[in-house]
Amino acid sequence: MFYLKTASVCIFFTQFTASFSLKSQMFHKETETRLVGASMKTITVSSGIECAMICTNDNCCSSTHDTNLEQCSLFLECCPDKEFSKGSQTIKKISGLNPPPKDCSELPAESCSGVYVMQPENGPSMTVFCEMGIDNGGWTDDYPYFRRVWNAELFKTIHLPPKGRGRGNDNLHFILRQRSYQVRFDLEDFTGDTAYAVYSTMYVGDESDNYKLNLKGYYGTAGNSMVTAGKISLTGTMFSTRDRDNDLNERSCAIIKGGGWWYRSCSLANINGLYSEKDSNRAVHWKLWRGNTGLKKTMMMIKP
Ligand SMILES: [Ca+2]
Repeated sequence: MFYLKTASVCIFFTQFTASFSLKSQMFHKETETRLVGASMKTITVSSGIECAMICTNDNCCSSTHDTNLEQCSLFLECCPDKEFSKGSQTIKKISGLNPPPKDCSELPAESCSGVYVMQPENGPSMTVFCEMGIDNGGWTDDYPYFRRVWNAELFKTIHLPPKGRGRGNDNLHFILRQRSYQVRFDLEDFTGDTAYAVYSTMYVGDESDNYKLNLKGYYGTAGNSMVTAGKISLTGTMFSTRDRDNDLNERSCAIIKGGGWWYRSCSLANINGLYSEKDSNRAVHWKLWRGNTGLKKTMMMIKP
């Protein structure tokens, strides 16, 4: 997930989560949350396990157990909205996830958007955000982070939370090298309008290759901004950060634009720029959609 600062909402999945099985049905449990919406039925029960057992029937996909009221609410829907609720837990049916998936497209279709552990082939295991609601779901977002600094130690200090977060372009590379992927950018401005851009092929090399980009096949509503001002594709460009200038500009695009990116000289897309509502070369922007006006939210995610 390349949400910028607004995306921090997605980092707060710090509640305890666990999976368990019951009557050959797998469940995913998350504490301190409850589901909201039209529940099918509410029953008085004595434990979360009892609530899950009732949910083994075909009609129930998810449930909330409230320990204070000793109530079990059953939901037909698998992914109702949820909210923080002390003393409650949500329980959802899931298909087995063993071994861990190689990317979010391997999650069962009924999975909800959220944080999952992935195990790419011949790569490290990593925690990513899976977007299951947009464009048929299955999108892998290697977590919100900023690519402004190259230095790995500094990167870890700033960007790795206690439970271990994505390692940015390395993680992107480990997933992308498994097979052919498309990439999707979702944008939202400060008025709430949205647009998207999809590229049917994306590849990013490893660090020794300076994370060189290959990008092809644009379609969408936001315009193809993964180009230079002269409309030259960013394919073949290397990744630049404020402390690593791999661009073709006589100055540093990462400094000019306020963030790391695949720059030629420089780029009309500025996903890792500064979070600002202003019209600025350094603001997070997607030039062919809203010019240089800062955007509220951006996502960058990949799917085979
Ligand atoms: Ca330069």
